[in-house]
Amino acid sequence: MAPVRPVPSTRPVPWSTQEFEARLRDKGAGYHIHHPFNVRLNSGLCSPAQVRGWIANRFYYQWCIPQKDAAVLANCPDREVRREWMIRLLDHDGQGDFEGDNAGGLEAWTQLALAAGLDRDALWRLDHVQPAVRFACDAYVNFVRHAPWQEAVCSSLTEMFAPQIHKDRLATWPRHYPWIAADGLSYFRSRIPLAQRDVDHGLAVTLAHFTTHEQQLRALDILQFKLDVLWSMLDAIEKAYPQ
Ligand code: AHQ
Repeated sequence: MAPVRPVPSTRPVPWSTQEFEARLRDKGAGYHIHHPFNVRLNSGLCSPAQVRGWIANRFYYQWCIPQKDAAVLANCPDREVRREWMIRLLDHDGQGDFEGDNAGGLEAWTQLALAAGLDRDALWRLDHVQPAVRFACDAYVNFVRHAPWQEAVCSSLTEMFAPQIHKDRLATWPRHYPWIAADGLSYFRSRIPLAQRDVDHGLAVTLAHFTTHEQQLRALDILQFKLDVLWSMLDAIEKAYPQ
């Protein structure tokens, strides 16, 4: 009897870890740093009304992040991952006496808003938030609430590209928007090392979990969804503040 030859697998071979990471980073081409509104914002071409509109609407994104991160914790059975992930909540909501550097990122963003001439109560009432901005941010939070926790971790990896956008703001806003007190920019300064720390963790989880080719393609789709969340926020802000 002739030997039974194994049928060669038709399953595509997964990318190596290095190739997979490179493909994730290639998605940076669609990051909102390239959105026309952001280009104008960091080139000093936005009016005070446009800058304030951006600050007030992006506040809703920051407002959503702690609840998003709490949803990751709620869905994650791995204590080691939870131990690393929970620092993100403290980064945004603050800790200890909640004063100064312990006040958290939502308060730092509020300082940015106050430095730009926005009212604290109106900011926290979310008075200025455009429907499509709310829709995009809520889509992100709802995705994280219902997706496997590893997919939620993967969706945070747009922050791979965030240090550059924060550095751009710090490098250009003082010159272009001198009417915003420099200490109002402290959120951007604080976020650069935190984003790098968070990406190191999120990328390690992602590279370890998404190992088949189908899973790797899914990870790219998840990252594209989150890029679309950020991009569509700027679409809405650009439309709401034409001048
Ligand atoms: O300030 C930002 C932040 O705290 C986070 C958390 C992270 C996530 O979990 O999705 N993403 C993110 C981002 C922040 N700032 C954005 C910006 O342009 O200032 C960038 C955004 C990101 O790249 O995902």
